[in-house]
Amino acid sequence: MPANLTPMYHKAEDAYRRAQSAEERVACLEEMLRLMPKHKGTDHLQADLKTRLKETRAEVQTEKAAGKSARSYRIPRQGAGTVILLGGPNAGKSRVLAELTNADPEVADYPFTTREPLPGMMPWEDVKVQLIDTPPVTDSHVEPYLTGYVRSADLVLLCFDGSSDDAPEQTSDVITQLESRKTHLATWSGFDEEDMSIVHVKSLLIVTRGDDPDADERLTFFREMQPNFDLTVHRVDLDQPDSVDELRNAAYESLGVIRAYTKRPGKPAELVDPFTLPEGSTVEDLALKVHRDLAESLKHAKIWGTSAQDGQTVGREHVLHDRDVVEMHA
Ligand SMILES: Nc1nc2c(ncn2[C@@H]2O[C@H](COP(=O)(O)OP(=O)(O)O)[C@@H](O)[C@H]2O)c(=O)[nH]1
Ligand SMILES: [Mg+2]
Repeated sequence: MPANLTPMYHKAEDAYRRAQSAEERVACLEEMLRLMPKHKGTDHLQADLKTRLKETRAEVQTEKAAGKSARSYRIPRQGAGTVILLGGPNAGKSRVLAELTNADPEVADYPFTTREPLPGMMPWEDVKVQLIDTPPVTDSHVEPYLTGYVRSADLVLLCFDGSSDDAPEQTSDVITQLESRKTHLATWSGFDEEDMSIVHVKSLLIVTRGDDPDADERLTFFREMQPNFDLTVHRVDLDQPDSVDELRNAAYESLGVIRAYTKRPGKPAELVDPFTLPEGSTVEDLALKVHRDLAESLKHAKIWGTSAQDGQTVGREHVLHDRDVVEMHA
């Protein structure tokens, strides 16, 4: 019997995947249990969630007892999305961060220069996206905190050095190491439908030094090592500003978010600092982002933009488009 989970449930599940502390995870799991349709088809899933909830509550207690040290290097989410740079040694991760953001990582020809995660903000039109540089993943070592980062990310940029004969094997090792930690770099994000302990995270393969004449051949090797590989491939040459811009656009577009500007009744719209929401979000979703109280008291909204006639009145279920201006009435 199919589980027939509702969009509301999937939203809660997505929040659970992105949760950054055990406490947040407890709240999300409770919400998921509440929203789950209760019938034969969800028996198994319900039991699974209840076990998880019990374990996570225990985790909250342990974290409290241990003080804040439970998760070192915690970086709060910021901006329109969180993108993790991942790859083997010298794959070009830090260079990508340096080109796309204001951060100033050490970029060097010797491996293992980056040991701690380093965040930076990537500007894209009027929004910013969080990028996080990470230490290399190898067949013998994965920093313990890294899996958690990847599992809760909105996007992974898996870096592959197009100029290195080691790149196919090293990149394949990254994929395999994460898979052994139940984390699959994939074309979409979410929990595996069969096994909730497996998380898929949307990823792109970025071939740095993609101008190398043998990059194609190396990619072919790599595909032979990973026959199930199906990620979109972007070749870049980070010495070329156009190529950097293309990468910036690809990263932003892969987040699948829209922007919405809010305006107060009788006041002109200020087209700065938009809210960002997943594609398909509604007026109600926007209200929730502005303030929980507003979401509760919301009666209707007026829209200026492409999702309605200018000034049209819509209900809370109205689906927004990128760059809509929204005037909410409580
Ligand atoms: N010319 C060129 N050099 C690159 C490119 N990508 C990476 N590099 C160089 O490759 C070396 C290793 O890059 P780095 O970002 O430090 O690798 P990491 O270990 O993955 O962080 C550095 O010297 C980078 O400047 C690229 O697209 N073009
Ligand atoms: Mg580095």
